[in-house]
Amino acid sequence: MLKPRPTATRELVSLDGIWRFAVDDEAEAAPWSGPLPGTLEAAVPASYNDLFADQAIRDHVGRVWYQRDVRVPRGWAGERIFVRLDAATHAGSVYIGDALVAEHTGGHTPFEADITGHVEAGEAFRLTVAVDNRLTDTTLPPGTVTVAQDGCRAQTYLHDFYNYAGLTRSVWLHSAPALRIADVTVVTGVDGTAGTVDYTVTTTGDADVVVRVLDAAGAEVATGAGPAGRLRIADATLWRPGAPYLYDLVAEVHDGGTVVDSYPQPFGVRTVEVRGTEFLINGEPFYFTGFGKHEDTPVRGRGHDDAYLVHDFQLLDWAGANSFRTSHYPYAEEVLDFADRHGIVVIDETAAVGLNLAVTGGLTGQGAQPTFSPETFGEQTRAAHAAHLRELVARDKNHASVVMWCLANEPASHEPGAREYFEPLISLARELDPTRPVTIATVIFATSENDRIADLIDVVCLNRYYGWYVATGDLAAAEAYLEQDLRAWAGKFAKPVIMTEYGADTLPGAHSIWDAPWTEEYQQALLAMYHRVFDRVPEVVGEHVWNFADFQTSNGIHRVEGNRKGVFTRDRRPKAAARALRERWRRIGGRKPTSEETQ
Ligand code: BDP
Repeated sequence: MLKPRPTATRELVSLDGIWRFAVDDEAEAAPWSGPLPGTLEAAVPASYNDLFADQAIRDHVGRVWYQRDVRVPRGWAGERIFVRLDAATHAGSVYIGDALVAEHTGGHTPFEADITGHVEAGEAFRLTVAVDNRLTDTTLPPGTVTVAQDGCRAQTYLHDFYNYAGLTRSVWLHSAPALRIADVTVVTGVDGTAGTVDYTVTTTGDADVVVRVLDAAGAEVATGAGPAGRLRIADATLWRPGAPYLYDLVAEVHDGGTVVDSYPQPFGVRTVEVRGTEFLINGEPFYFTGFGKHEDTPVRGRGHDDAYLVHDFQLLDWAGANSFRTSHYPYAEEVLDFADRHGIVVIDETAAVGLNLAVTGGLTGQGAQPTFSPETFGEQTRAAHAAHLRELVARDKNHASVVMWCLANEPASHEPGAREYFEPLISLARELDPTRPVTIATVIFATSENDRIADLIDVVCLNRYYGWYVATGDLAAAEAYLEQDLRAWAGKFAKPVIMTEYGADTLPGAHSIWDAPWTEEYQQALLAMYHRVFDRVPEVVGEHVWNFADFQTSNGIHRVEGNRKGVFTRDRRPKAAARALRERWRRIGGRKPTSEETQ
């Protein structure tokens, strides 16, 4: 799905700002007709949960309503007019006046509606959006809504981060011609010193398509005609981690002598490949250093914020991080655009976090239900997962920064049914994008012996908490467990291994001379222990600390002020471990260090 951009033939109006807001106590009420009641107003983009000093709004389970008046620019007569929501978390219904024009489920991918028949150039209209935050066994992430005797709804889910919701990303009004470019796909290769560019342009009707490649200075370096083809860029400048370079593929629809539509698609020339136990970018071994992140900031919740975007990338650079994972859902497109422009490598993850009922067994003392079954996560969940994956690849396929798809975080990949559930999804990912490796972040219960899907994926990604949830406070035992575990995976599967999560909750200001969990020294010592082990195991090709920053968790989880495994606090101040990471990552610079270098 094309990101809306202003071009010579397309215009774009931001609908961000203050919207009228109301909470809906009805479970399935009729669409709101007329202006919203009450005086509440909410900021867009932002999660609504932390905006108001009202616990009932924060904990509300169900629908909320956003509304604003919008005027269509008077010059848009004769154009197609669209309203586009970058995200409505977790489901959105869009109304123009009283007419329903779009419905979408999935809180982290965009959707739009052609509203041309409902509005007039120069006239105002009322735009209303219902947003539903309910998670069920057919949403991603999944969850369960229970209704108490008094009719109050409660939401539980299988992940620790808070279920922030609302219009968390930008909303746009945009125009485009009736005969227009509907989609652009760019796949690049390297041939000697040239770059190859395989492009496909789809249009809304029969059209003469012309494409031009512009370099970063705007000079034309290749041209072509037709809806698909291969272009060559002589002496191409490659997109490299830490040294990004972007071209534009400008797709045009020509009618006689006139350009009726024009759309620039940025792209980088680079290749990605898994070969043996190496992860290669442009044919060179790449070692991932960085973090799992969250879209999480004070007050805004999961709302996209450009200031935090800029600052977080500054901190990644400061720390010597060359990459991150979009744990545990697709991030705003602005984040990936920024990663493309700044040479940061991204593992792009779906919103499939919590396909694992074993995690509910422990604390309740109850036997866990099987994760994959018709009564739990079955065909319908998988269909939702497949639909979400299609939307993710459609949105992110052209980003040079995205080097791998992560189809799920910590599913019960060791349980019966896991293979039946995941095999078709892994095949679908390869069909949608044959160019990028596929992975799954593997939970600690899944061992190299009992995991049922690791042979299907390209890179073994492991989330491990030795020294924290297992062997808490005992780093010597943790080190032995970790090394044994890593060597077992590496030995059995002979694939590259990335540690996609490791870390320790840490309270800034807590200190000890002992190995005392929660202290700044313990976080630092735990990370150093993991690094020693990584450097001893040749198949390890990356390390993503959990987490970049502290983040908000749900009330139902046993945490103090959220998850404190951040290397930075929620307001982005460094804990002691940050400087140690900086020292290591800046020294190794995207290359696997040897064991001797660690000592
Ligand atoms: C892992 C999850 C991650 C949690 C982390 C933790 O993948 O989302 O935040 O544990 O407990 O299992 O800190």
